Amino acid sequence: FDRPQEPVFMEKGEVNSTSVFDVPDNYLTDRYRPIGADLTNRFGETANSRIPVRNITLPSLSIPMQLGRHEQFSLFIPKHRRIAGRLIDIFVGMRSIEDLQSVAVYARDRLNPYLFNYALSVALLHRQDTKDLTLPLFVETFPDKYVDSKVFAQIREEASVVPEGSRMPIVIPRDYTASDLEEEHRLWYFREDIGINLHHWHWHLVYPFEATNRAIVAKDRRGELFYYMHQQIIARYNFERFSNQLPRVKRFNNLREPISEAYFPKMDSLVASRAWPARVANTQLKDLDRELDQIKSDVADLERWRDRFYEAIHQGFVINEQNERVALDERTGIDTLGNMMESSILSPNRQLYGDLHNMGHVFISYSHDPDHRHLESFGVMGDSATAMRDPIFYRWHAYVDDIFQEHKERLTPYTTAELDYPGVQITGVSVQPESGSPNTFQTYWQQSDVDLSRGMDFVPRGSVFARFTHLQHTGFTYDIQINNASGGQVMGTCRIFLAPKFDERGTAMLFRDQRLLMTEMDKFIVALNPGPNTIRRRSTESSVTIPFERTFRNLDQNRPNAGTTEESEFNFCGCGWPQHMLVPKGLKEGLRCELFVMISDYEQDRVDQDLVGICNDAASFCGVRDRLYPDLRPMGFPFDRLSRAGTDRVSNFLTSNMILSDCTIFHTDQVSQRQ
Ligand code: CUO
Repeated sequence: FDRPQEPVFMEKGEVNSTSVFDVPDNYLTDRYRPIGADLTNRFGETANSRIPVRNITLPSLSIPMQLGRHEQFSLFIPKHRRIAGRLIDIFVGMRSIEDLQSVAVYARDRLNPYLFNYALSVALLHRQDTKDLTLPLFVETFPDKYVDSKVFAQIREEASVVPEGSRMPIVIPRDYTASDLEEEHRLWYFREDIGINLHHWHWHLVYPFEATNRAIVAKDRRGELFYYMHQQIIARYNFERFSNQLPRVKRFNNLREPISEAYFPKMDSLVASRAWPARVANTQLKDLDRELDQIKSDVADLERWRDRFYEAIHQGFVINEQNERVALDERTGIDTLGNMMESSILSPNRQLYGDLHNMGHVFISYSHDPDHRHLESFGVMGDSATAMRDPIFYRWHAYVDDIFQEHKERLTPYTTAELDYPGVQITGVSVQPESGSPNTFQTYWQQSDVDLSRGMDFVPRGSVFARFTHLQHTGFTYDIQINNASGGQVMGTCRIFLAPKFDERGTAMLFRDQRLLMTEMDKFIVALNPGPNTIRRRSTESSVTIPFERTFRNLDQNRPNAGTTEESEFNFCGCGWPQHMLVPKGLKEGLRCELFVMISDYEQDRVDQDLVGICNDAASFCGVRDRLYPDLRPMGFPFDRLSRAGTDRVSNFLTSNMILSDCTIFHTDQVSQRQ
């Protein structure tokens, strides 16, 4: 994986050592074959280990080779998807690890580095014999997708001149993509956060939507999770907008309307040696005709698919490929719609309902060069590693979510009986921060370092760190008082959400608006003894997040668990909202919000399965590897539907197993250094 553009026999090996692959001659590319022995000798001198590569009969790579070495790669483009699907099949189909290594070594020097990394990552995650291997951190392999391109020249200079150990971190400027003239730029710390973008890339790696091997795609409730994880991104984004005196994001529901938001990424692709294209203000979507990408598609196609979604939702059923009706019922309707929307191979009918979400990404990402006359590649919306940087991502996904909500709003609201937990009453809740008064959250800026050397081809060996600034919050504990009057021990699921108390005009919100801003903070199982109980839960235990060390897991190369099975869990567990973004920024003068806590009846939530030793600490957004989604209720429960008649506010929606509490998020503009 390392140094994706250097030839394979120069591969850097494990930490603090180098390895040389003993590669069969016919594996070298034409260019290197005549000098192969020299190169191996040259790099072999410093090698601590040699890895022999077995000469095998290679499967045909002709389809994967259809994508050039120095092109951009996008999963949203159908042609690229097919190519990736073929390569995943090849990697997954190899009978042994040795054979997989052989084909991977051969493929690496011949295929597009992004494609190679993606397909091999998916294969390693899904093969029984490799799923415990640790994948290198994506930002380290392809730092060009995450940071200001200016940093790279500085890194090269530092690495060439200064010996390892004395190198200074290169500081990535705090907000480099626009000036304060652009309102949307206030959200830079969210959109351009490395951890958030890594989470999003990782989520899509764990939940691919296309592969010949259906099992790779057909994970439990993956369509519903597509809906829910992205719904929560929009809820969080709107919370951040309120933290910056901005109104909720405007959904991109008129596909013919000029897009007023511009975006200039200031990033260069190291593989394609081109700048990521920008989009100027008021760009309009246009019909696409790009022969290179084999895309010929009209905006009207998107509109037609969209209309079919609304028709299906209003009728309450979809039509599958056998021309049968499949009901959009309470249990599976949202999962079906999620797979239709993305769309994945689990879509009941891709002919009819098309590929709305993915092609939306494609149309937006090519709006600057719809017919390829300028020979430009796609913008950041075309890649799941970069899409969340662009303000239009949120407008597009707000619209996608709106279609899902059209379905959710048609479901029968939960009755009190479905919500209540007889005998269980929450009597109090407070948030106790490590510093500051009760029921407050504190946020500030922090600087952390990430090692970019694995992705820096042809520079001297050794770590080179980039220092970036991100949001951070003071740790806190939820303190929850519960009375159990049932007479025996009972189990419950504690569900914690946070939402702004007022809308952008300062008005208290109706349930139907506030429910969409309900941001999941945590979800965990509790055992309640008869009588009064106190539950204390730390912010770092959140079921939504993964710790900083996991998001950036290779930061500490002397980490105590290096190479252990605990670390191997990181592959799946690289998916997870970054802990440092758990709490929205808030305001200097304080952003007023409401904390909602519910204890639901575990008998109605439980999924019987063994989770021992399984990394499941970000299960809310990412599920659990090789397991069912560990909560039987619809994702987002109890806010995934409208409220029963007569309850127009969250305050009168409450049953006695729920509680609502006022709290405030304070932000200080200070920057601190990670210790
Ligand atoms: Cu995650 Cu649109 O699905 O990017």
